[in-house]
Amino acid sequence: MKIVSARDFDLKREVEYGTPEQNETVRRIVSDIRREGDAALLRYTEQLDRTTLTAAQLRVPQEELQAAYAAVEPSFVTAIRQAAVNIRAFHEKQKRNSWMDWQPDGSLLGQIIRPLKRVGVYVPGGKAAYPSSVLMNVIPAQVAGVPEIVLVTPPATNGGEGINPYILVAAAEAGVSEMYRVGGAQAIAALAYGTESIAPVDKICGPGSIYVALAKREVYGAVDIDSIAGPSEIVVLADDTANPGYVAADLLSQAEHDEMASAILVTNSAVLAEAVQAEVKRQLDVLPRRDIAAASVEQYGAIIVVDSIDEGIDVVNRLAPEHLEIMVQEPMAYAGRIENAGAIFLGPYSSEPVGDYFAGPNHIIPTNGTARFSSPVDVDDFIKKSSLIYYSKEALLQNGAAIIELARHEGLEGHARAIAVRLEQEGKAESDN
Ligand code: HSO
Ligand code: ZN
Repeated sequence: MKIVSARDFDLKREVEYGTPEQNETVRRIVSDIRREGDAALLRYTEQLDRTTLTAAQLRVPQEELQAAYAAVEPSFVTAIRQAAVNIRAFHEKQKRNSWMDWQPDGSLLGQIIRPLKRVGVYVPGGKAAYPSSVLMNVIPAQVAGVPEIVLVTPPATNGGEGINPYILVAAAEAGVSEMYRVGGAQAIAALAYGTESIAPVDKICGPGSIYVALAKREVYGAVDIDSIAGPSEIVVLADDTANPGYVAADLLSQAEHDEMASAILVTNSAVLAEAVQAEVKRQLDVLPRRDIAAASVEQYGAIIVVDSIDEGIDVVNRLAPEHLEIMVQEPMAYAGRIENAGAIFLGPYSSEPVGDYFAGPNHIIPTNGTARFSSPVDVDDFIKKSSLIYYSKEALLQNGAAIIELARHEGLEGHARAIAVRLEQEGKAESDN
């Protein structure tokens, strides 16, 4: 892992989204599913996932979810249940209420909050088949009150026999009752446009391969989508009080996700920089996913040495990382100065996996600098709002002239007359009295 100064480090990194060929393939798949429904869905499942299914086999029966419990350790079930309780409790805090305000003139304004009706969650089948991500997508939708939550996942995980039993148990624990064995761009298209077997949804969430990401972009507009997640990122801001073994372990915890993940230490201590560099090397050697983590650290990892923690904060704000750990003497004193970071972990015991799995906040967090303007997944992602307007006669008589004024300046006489007709009528009625 290279040690550099802030001046020598390029803080902006570009992640590209798909080649022209990949885009073309995805457009073809989406349009075929849209035109042919199940027939195309089954054909692509055979061709791309090498699984021959009938339409009746697309839906994963409830018994298959239940049967998966026999294939997982009871300790896994206990752990995922505890995580689910924490995640639910955290997201419960985010619920919004509809509101209405009576105005002094007798009119009423407000917002009605409603959950989306039907949401699709994509669960990848490849190297990122994470049961924890099932909870992180499904629970906020449930807390928002979404009545229909549908899971889709490729027919076999990692080329195995069937769907990963840990995914099935996570789905069952989250309370999912509708699940289909379809993956890739074809699954996204089926969710967006519907087929004979799968009813269309209003929003599609969840990570996936480049084909899934491109398909989500392709169907956006017909349905809503969550953000397109980039590779994981961690920045650790540390001073000489930090434990180099902890810092290195946390950097590697994200580097092991993906060759393109980025793990960066920002420190004002040259001693810590060297100690972490040595620790990363030592810990990498014995990490099962060392090939992935080493590639990530090699390409996108860095130890940035700054003159002061203040300069470090500036670097962090410019990086706008997905995850930030602050391991300095008084972490609380700095938290308020972080303007751009998706999730902030404070102190030596708030290791990033605490948030990935367990504490309660969502682990789907903006990447690639987008923490500048966006937020982790939460209940707001699964609601919509309707504005509510009730104008009393008094309010219209009082404000009608202003509305007419604005309408005429836009050249919209029809708008002006819709108001004027009432002013005339009601004004007359008033003077008749
Ligand atoms: N750190 C990942 C989420 C995750 N980690 C899932 C483990 N499982 C998001 O960047
Ligand atoms: Zn992680």
